[in-house]
Amino acid sequence: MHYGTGGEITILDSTLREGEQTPGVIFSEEWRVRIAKALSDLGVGMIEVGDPTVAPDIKSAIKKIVSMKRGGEIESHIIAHSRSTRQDIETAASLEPDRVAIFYGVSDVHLKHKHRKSREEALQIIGEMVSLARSHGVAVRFTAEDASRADLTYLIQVVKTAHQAGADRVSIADTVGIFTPKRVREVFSKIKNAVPTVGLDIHAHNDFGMAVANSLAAVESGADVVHTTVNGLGERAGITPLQVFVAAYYYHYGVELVNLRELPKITALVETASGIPLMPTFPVVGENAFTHKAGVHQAGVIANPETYEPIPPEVVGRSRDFSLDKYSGRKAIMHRLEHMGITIPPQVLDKVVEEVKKTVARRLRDEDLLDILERVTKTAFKPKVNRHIEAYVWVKVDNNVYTTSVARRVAALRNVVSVSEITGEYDIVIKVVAQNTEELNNVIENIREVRGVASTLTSLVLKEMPTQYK
Ligand code: HCA
Ligand code: CU
Repeated sequence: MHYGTGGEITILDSTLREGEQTPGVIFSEEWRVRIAKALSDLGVGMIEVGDPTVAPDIKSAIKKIVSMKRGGEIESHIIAHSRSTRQDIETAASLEPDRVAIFYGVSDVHLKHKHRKSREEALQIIGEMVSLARSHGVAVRFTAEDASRADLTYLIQVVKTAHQAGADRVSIADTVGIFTPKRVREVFSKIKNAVPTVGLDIHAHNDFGMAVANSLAAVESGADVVHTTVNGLGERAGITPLQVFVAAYYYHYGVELVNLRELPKITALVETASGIPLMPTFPVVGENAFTHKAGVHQAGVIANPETYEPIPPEVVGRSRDFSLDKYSGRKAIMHRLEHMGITIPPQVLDKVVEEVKKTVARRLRDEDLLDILERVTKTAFKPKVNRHIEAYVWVKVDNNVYTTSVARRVAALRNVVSVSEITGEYDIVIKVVAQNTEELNNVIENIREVRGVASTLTSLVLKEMPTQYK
């Protein structure tokens, strides 16, 4: 199946450009190439790979990515970003990407305070710079920066000017995230009406949490390219998160824009590369996105998952989970025990439920539930399946690297429970939990890939004793 460009719309992922504008995030050349390859494998139609004038390693990574595109290793269209100046455009075009995207602020506030140009002068510059880029033989996108705060009549003039000068696409950027879906519909349909042959991109910032909604509204009013970043990275509150947009699009339109089952993988990859972990409540790919807690919800989901799930978790490569604590009811507790191969009579279940209601634990693991059952029945149970695997991973850090920076990166990884810097032969010890050996191997692999990790040693936990120390 070919994703990303086949359907009605195309995903443009800007993790390597906008995403690297996240405070605290710098991608090495090696990571840039890996992320580009992962995005291409995922089925993303266009990749914005950076602005080559920002730093030499960005430039050389773009060269590498362009050559991988030539060699067929990467399939996505490759876009270099550039300011609207002669020199920058020439640098970007000289790398021969599939497209150069040049941006210029078009709201009065940008014109006055950033560019110090009149509206007319700006039109002149935009026309000239688009023509210049076109003269290098690359496809050109013009980005109307701060378009959402620009005067709409003027914005239409801007789009016309850029299009006439040779830009087949124009990005309507909601640079400070103030669009609402209603306004997006108005802006996009008016532009599309006035300039029907131009391709429109929506670049939506998430300052008020509306980036996904605004991007959907744009698509419903004529946009056919949606800008995203993995995990929603970007300036300030970031832009439309790739994973959330494509899942919402699948729900509403039944179209798979990228390979949805691979979303958790790219999420973890970019968490590692960026050092920024997702909050548990992050939609679709956050830890809790398919975990049910309240007894009523758990009973509903056990009867039929549709009661409390918009889509089956497997569609996006996830699995369903139930969080057990005093909120849980009979159904969920019985379900969890049955999952471990244990069936008990109703009176015993009553007692277990009673005990669970008394616990103060934030989350009961299978072991804790077993422990309660053994206390209630005064019998030892042998669970059949599905005990979590716990392990300690000992890490040696490269000599020239700060242990703390490595520890911080490791702490951001999925499945990592604790990270301690230690003395002795190893520098860091990490506690991890996993559902199965495959997941454990992935975690260990992720740890090994963290920059600065020289070597690792893994010990599986066989049994953990309860202690007095709390
Ligand atoms: C920037 C501005 C930009 C451009 C968007 C685009 C914005 O940081 O260079 O090129 O589509 O939000 O306006 O990200
Ligand atoms: Cu932006």
